[in-house]
Amino acid sequence: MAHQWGYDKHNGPSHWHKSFPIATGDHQSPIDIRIKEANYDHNLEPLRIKYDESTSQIIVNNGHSFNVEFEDSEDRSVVSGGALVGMYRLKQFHFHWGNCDDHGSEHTVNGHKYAAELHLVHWNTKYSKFGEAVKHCDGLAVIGVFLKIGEANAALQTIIDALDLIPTQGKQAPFTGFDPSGLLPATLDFWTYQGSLTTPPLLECIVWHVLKEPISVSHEQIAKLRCLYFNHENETACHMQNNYRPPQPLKGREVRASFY
Ligand code: E5Z
Ligand code: ZN
Repeated sequence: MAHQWGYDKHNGPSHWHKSFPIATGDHQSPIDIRIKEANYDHNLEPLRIKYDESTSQIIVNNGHSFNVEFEDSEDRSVVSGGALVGMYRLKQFHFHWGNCDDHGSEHTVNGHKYAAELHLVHWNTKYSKFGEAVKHCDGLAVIGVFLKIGEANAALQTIIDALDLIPTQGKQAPFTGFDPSGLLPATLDFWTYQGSLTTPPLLECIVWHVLKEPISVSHEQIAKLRCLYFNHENETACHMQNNYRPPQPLKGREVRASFY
């Protein structure tokens, strides 16, 4: 790529393979989840999620999305169960969204797109650190949560109220005392499969858990995500939107469901 990767016509997902050849690999994400092709697996445990609000630290515009980042030197905000073996620590969460409310999610369900998708990113504590975990196929556990338009979400509003502080790439601000449990739906039924980071370097290191039940957020809330910018403050303004990768070939992978 002539420039950094992004979501533009000239550096978007269809170009990523030139700098990151794993883009055409066998375990890429996201995928279209075909409900009838997913196999119910009674051996899957329920997801066990325990978040400690005192681990939230900062909110960062990284020029692709914005991350809320967490203190991860101890087992304080963790997930286990599901298809996971052992314990995974929360490192960050972020969202992907579109330029209007009828698309923006990365995963799709029977071809249906949601307005946006939340990714809660955790790393396997059997590895020494995040950067080591991403080298292994069981290194990360990402929980994907679909966002649909409806009632406003109070936890998302707390995040949106901080976005004024991080309009452009490289900006960051303190973001403490936030419990991401407020971004989860009432039921934690999920589909699980083996996949990758959905952004470069597209490493095939994720045990994905995509929740069946979406959360509701308001049209106005999603619209405020689009007020962020991809660019640095001294560059030409380009609103942050359509920061999602489309579904990739399943290539024979099994998708398992925790529910009938
Ligand atoms: N969209 S996603 O949930 O699939 C996702 C989650 C995490 C990343 C990207 C996409 C991510 N990217 C950073 C690049 C990376 O973490 O993987 N870096 C690895 C080395 C490293 C210390 C990072 N070492 N920190
Ligand atoms: Zn993501």
